[in-house]
Amino acid sequence: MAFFRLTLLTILLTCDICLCFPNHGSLAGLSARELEQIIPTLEIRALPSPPGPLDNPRAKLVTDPANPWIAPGENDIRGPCPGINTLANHGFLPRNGIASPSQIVTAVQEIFNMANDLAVFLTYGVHLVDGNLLTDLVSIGGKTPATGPDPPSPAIVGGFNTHAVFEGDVSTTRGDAFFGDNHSFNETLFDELTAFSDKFGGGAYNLTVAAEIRFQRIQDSIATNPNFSFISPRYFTAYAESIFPLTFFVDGRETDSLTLNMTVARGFFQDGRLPDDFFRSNISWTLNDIGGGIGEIFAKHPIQPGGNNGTVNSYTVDPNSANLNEFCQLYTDFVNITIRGLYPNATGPLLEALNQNLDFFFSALSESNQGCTQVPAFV
Ligand code: HEM
Ligand SMILES: *[C@@H]1O[C@H](CO)[C@@H](O)[C@H](O)[C@H]1NC(C)=O
Ligand SMILES: *[C@@H]1O[C@H](CO)[C@@H](O)[C@H](O)[C@H]1NC(C)=O
Ligand SMILES: *[C@@H]1O[C@H](CO)[C@@H](O)[C@H](O)[C@H]1NC(C)=O
Ligand SMILES: *[C@@H]1O[C@H](CO)[C@@H](O)[C@H](O)[C@H]1NC(C)=O
Ligand SMILES: *[C@@H]1O[C@H](CO)[C@@H](O)[C@H](O)[C@H]1NC(C)=O
Ligand SMILES: *[C@@H]1O[C@H](CO)[C@@H](O)[C@H](O)[C@H]1NC(C)=O
Ligand SMILES: *[C@@H]1O[C@H](CO)[C@@H](O)[C@H](O)[C@H]1NC(C)=O
Ligand SMILES: *[C@@H]1O[C@H](CO)[C@@H](O)[C@H](O)[C@H]1NC(C)=O
Ligand SMILES: CC(=O)N[C@H]1CO[C@H](CO)[C@@H](O)[C@@H]1O
Repeated sequence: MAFFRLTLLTILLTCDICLCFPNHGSLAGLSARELEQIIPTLEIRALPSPPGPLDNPRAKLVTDPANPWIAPGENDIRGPCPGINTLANHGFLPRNGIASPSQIVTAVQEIFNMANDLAVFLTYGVHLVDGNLLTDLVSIGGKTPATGPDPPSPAIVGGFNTHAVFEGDVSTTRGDAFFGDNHSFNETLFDELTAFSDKFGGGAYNLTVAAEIRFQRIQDSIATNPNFSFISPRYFTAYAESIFPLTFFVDGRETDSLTLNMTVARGFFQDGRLPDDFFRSNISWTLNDIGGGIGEIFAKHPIQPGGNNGTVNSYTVDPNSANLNEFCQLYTDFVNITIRGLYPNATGPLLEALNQNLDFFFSALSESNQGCTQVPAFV
């Protein structure tokens, strides 16, 4: 009888957690005891290698009747990335906002012509931080609460909205996390972008506007956000995301113009929507291409990585953060500090999945000949 009661109790406890821990929840930071309870309830998958590059990397019509724009439903997750939200709203990614890294790489290549090295680097970088490495799933936005009588801590798990590694301050159209909402479209910020496009771009977004609004958003945060943080890797992605509208949102019949119509820009940023009859870019944009664009906008207003120190107007350069000339340090610190910090004690299948994902992540740097040395696998 005692044995029976104990077994029943174990089943009940396991089920409380199995019903409540989502397959796309990140396992980062969980204790050994929590992992022991959660891992057996997950749908663990053998990890596929990242997809390769497109066969024909040219412009083509990518909108089609089978993939209409549909506003996300109540339970569909959306996040801070207008490009990824757009893919989900058109069903090029699962409309519920939960995807595998392979699905993300395939979709950004096919619909936006992001080159394979950049797609793999971004996708696996974000997946390592925000995704579930055993189920191979990641939420493109909101955190899903893990509830129940004995929820694991942290009780809120995973997703692109996770602040401080990729999601970060000084987004163009999203507010800083300090002000509360770090991922929704913000009309005030879009109005500021429009004013800059009028002033510096003749009513459109171009490289000159990109440089000016990037600098303005940094000045805004220095002056108003005591917690402003602008260090690697966010330092790099903030600059990169100022280039993305020019490389990916401009219709492929006008790729060379590097000029984005602001009505089209609003469709992407606000509604996550492709224009009707959209042609993808006529160029596969690589890590090095984006690096070149970053160099151009940085040169107009050089700001070294750093942050405020808890009060406004206290921006201090952080010599420990990788700067734009230290791309390999971005990689090494990300692996040795950020990821190691999230998974200090991984063992067994989780350790194996972690190392596999780190290999996929590094493959992007080999592919683009960045000259970085791979950090040894975790043991
Ligand atoms: C390859 C996989 C991708 C991942 C994992 C990813 C992830 C993210 C994340 C986490 C952010 C939020 C950063 C922040 O502002 O706090 C972001 C922002 C952004 N992403 Fe993506 N992204 C990807 C691909 C794309 C593509 C293909 C496009 C364009 C078609 C795009 C365009 C942008 C833009 C423009 C922003 C900045 C939004 C703003 O500052 O208002 N991304 N992305
Ligand atoms: C990892 O192990 C160390 C040493 O045993 C321990 O102090 C720490 O709390 C563990 N961290 C996690 C997240 O389990
Ligand atoms: C600001 O930073 C402090 C210190 O890192 C932290 O305790 C606090 O939660 C942050 N506040 C917000 C709103 O992010
Ligand atoms: C939008 O951003 C502005 C400027 O930072 C801020 O004052 C406002 O509160 C934000 N609006 C929302 C709805 O978050
Ligand atoms: C952006 O547009 C403005 C206005 O047409 C123009 O003066 C400027 O040279 C353009 N910038 C680039 C990089 O083409
Ligand atoms: C794309 O680029 C190729 C090679 O430069 C060119 O032949 C083709 O016309 C371009 N396509 C479009 C739609 O501009
Ligand atoms: C921008 O795009 C909108 C919508 O397609 C169009 O009505 C408008 O004429 C375009 N503006 C310019 C300057 O091309
Ligand atoms: C933060 O920086 C300001 C301005 O540089 C300085 O006056 C203040 O002492 C610093 N505070 C801390 C806690 O370091
Ligand atoms: C990263 O960590 C590994 C293992 O702890 C170590 O062997 C390696 O030297 C570190 N690399 C750098 C560049 O710090
Ligand atoms: C860290 C942080 O501020 N995250 C916030 C991101 O935005 C969502 C939605 O407003 C908040 O719920 C999170 O707390």
